[in-house]
Amino acid sequence: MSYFPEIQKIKFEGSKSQNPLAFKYYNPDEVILGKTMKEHLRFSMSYWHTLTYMGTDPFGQETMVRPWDHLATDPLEIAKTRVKVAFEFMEKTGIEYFCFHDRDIAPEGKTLEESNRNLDIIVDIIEQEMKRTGIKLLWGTANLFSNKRFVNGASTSPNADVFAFSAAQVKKAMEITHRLNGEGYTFWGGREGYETLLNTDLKLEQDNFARFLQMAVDYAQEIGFKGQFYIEPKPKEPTKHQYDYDSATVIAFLKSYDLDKHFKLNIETNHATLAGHTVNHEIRVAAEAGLLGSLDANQGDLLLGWDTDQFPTNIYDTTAIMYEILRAGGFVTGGLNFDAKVRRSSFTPEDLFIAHIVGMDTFAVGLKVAAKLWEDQVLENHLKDRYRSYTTGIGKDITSGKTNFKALEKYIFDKKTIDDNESGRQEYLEAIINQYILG
Ligand code: XUL
Ligand code: CO
Repeated sequence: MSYFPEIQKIKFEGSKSQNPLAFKYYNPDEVILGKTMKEHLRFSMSYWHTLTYMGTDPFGQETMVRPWDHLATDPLEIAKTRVKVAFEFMEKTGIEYFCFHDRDIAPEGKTLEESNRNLDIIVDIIEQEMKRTGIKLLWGTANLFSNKRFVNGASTSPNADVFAFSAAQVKKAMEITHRLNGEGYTFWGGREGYETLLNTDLKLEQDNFARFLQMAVDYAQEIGFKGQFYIEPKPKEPTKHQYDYDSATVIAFLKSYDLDKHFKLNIETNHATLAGHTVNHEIRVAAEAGLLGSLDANQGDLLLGWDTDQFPTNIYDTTAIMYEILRAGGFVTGGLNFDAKVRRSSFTPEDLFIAHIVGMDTFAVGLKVAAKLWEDQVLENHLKDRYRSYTTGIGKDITSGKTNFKALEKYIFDKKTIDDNESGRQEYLEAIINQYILG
């Protein structure tokens, strides 16, 4: 049975194609810098947005037209159908990975045991579909934020029973991720943060968060899960102060609790912009610390102060992202997970395809432009030239640790004035980016 009978497998038709259901730029087998596009990009479908987002917003009800959800009324039966829908969708779009929260794939029961039984039933079907299609799990995670028990957080809740429940839930989510050969496991803070210091023991909450992550590391060792752990930074929403604010904050947290050997970062574009950063800044900070893991691909709306999770359509952004990924040596366990949802008014099943197609095409363009920039080393050569004062003389003494304040003072007393600062040439470099994009 097909859930998208009118839609065939999406093909690459090139930039002149008028077919909305064709790739214009994403040509999966085209080789760029020695790897195919699909190997570079490692696209992933997020189960939550594509299968379970129904279009509600704070002012309005569900808008999404999802005929397959009406074939049954029992939530477990609906969940079973959604697995088939998900795999047909991924087969037709040629997306080779997916990501899920435990509660996206199977309904929550009245007890944790019942939820776990539901998960086992669905994971059986997912396992069969993965075998049938060769589609892989990029990462799994646990939803520790929707249920009202997480009102004050999960591992940072003031209620120790909530900490315990969260641990038990993550234990199961790790087990199913392991069973499905997940290449990673993600911790996005969810409600790990606070609203006001008037009622918050910040130190205990952060210590507990670290204890929780250490328990996950220990349990991975116990069950032989070798996937990569990720932390996904986000500065606000749902809480005012999320502990995992941005890359720099997460890196400092991981290092101060001696967890940096076990975790890398899963960086999301719209979370970066909420933190007042560009996503390329966030990627660079993680990469330079050796902690770049994976990406949640989306884009925000700079006029809105929340996480709009839109499909990426901005080629300047995807160029900057792919440049950083190439510069860091490419993905190892990570990939580009579309943590992106169609707009509430894009409610047809066809819109799901069109949204993913434009996202994939936008990244394909970004990859191609970034690869040319990287190949020509235009930006890197400019960097080398800009920082050349550190390669000889006093600059070399500084970077090799051979000097000190007293010696530097003498150097400056002798030199007297500084009259050799150079232009940063920002506009020149921006013009080069335009030229590389437009050809
Ligand atoms: C929330 C968010 C999550 C994580 C997974 O903003 O990005 O969906 O990616 O929990
Ligand atoms: Co995300």
